[in-house]
Amino acid sequence: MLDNIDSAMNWQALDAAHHLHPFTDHKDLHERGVKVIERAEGVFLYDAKGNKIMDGMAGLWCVSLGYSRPELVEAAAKQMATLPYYNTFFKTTNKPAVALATKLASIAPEGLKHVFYGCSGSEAVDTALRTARVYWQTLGKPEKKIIIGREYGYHGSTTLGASAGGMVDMHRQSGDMPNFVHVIPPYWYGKGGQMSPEEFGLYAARQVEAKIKEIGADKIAAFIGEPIQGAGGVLIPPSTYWPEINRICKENDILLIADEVICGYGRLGTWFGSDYFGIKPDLMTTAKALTSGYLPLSAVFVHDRVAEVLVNETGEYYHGFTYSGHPVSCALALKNIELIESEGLVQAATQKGEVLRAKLTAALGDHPMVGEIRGIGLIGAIELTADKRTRKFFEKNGRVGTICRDFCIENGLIMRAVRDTMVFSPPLIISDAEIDEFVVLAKKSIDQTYEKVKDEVTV
Ligand code: PXG
Repeated sequence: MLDNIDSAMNWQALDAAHHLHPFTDHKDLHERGVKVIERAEGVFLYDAKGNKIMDGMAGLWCVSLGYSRPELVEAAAKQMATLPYYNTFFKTTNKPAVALATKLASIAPEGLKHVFYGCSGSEAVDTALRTARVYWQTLGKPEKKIIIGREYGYHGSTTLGASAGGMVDMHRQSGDMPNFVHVIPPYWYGKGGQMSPEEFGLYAARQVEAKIKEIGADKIAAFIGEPIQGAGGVLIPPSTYWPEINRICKENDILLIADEVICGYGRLGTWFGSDYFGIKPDLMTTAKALTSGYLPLSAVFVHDRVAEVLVNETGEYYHGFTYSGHPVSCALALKNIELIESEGLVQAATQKGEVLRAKLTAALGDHPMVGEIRGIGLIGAIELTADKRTRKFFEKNGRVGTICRDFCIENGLIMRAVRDTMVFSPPLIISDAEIDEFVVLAKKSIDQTYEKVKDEVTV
């Protein structure tokens, strides 16, 4: 079948006829025609029409080692030939699952020594939220079940994850379970007004405290937050934010869940975002770069203080997935982590990120439509603005970002537009020459966008 459908047009037509895509307006997709991605290598994708496209997003924030690494393929193939599958439900385990858990415990922030496996970030979040509630039930406090999340937070697309996240369109389409509340994100550029970033960091954290006072700590199970909000626009909290959140959660006896699905495994120049910001999580969700996206796998890290209750007091925890601890995914993940370590990619993320931001700032810092260039390690954002001095947003939120994203694709670069914020997270293996190319393509696309919308920009 695969060999018989040869032209890009046929693939497009069949995709339109039979394939429903995630987060997609299908009518719009069918009018434009879907892009068929055929192969990929390093930081580049190749589509069926022969276009070469630089992937400035590492897939969906996940392909840290870049595409088509033979070591990862070999690790998976070897495990596939030995034990392609067995479950971990019925008092059984497999060596890759154990070896990976041991390795993860060795790189985890202090105290996070147990992991629970799933296939996706969404399953990891679902697991963390349920675990938080089971923890309080076990301790005789079943009424502690409310979860505090944040606007613009993204915690996946299961119903619990969508409810914990702060994406209003997802809430509207049945992602709004009871017992979830939301507070403002630490998004200084967009919401900080006249406050300094440090003042605003404290202000945003104290909104969590105010919410706890309003509801009562005796009803709240956990606070969940991404160290840096990725899908929400790479919102980097001011340095005052996370220490204050640590204090608030501790003082109010509320579990702290760090959703590290994007930040985990080196992207910020530390193994985890919690290391970078000094977050003290009770539960930590990870996925994506755990396998560089080559196979589905997630791991929820559980702190000793929670694990002790689960292991010694809960009895049976009625939770798990057919593929929890999948041996092939775990074998590949182990190789992936070993390569990230042996190639020094965690440290490299800091250094390459600094180079990338310095070059972006040299090329675009004075641009009338660029309000801010921010980033940590190899995750970052460029704020497009209608007025650089006042940090004013464009009238119809998201329109200018979409124009810019489309120019990027035309020019052979993938950057995501979140509202009018251009975000990037290239593979950690990106070379110096590729960083230069990224900057040239980003500048070209932003210049072209400016030509189109400059009547709306105050200079
Ligand atoms: N938590 C966070 C912080 C995420 O970023 C998930 C959970 C859910 O992971 P799964 O594997 O279930 O998708 C994510 C996923 C985007 C985009 O366009 C971001 C994600 C997924 C798809 C698209 O920015 N993040």
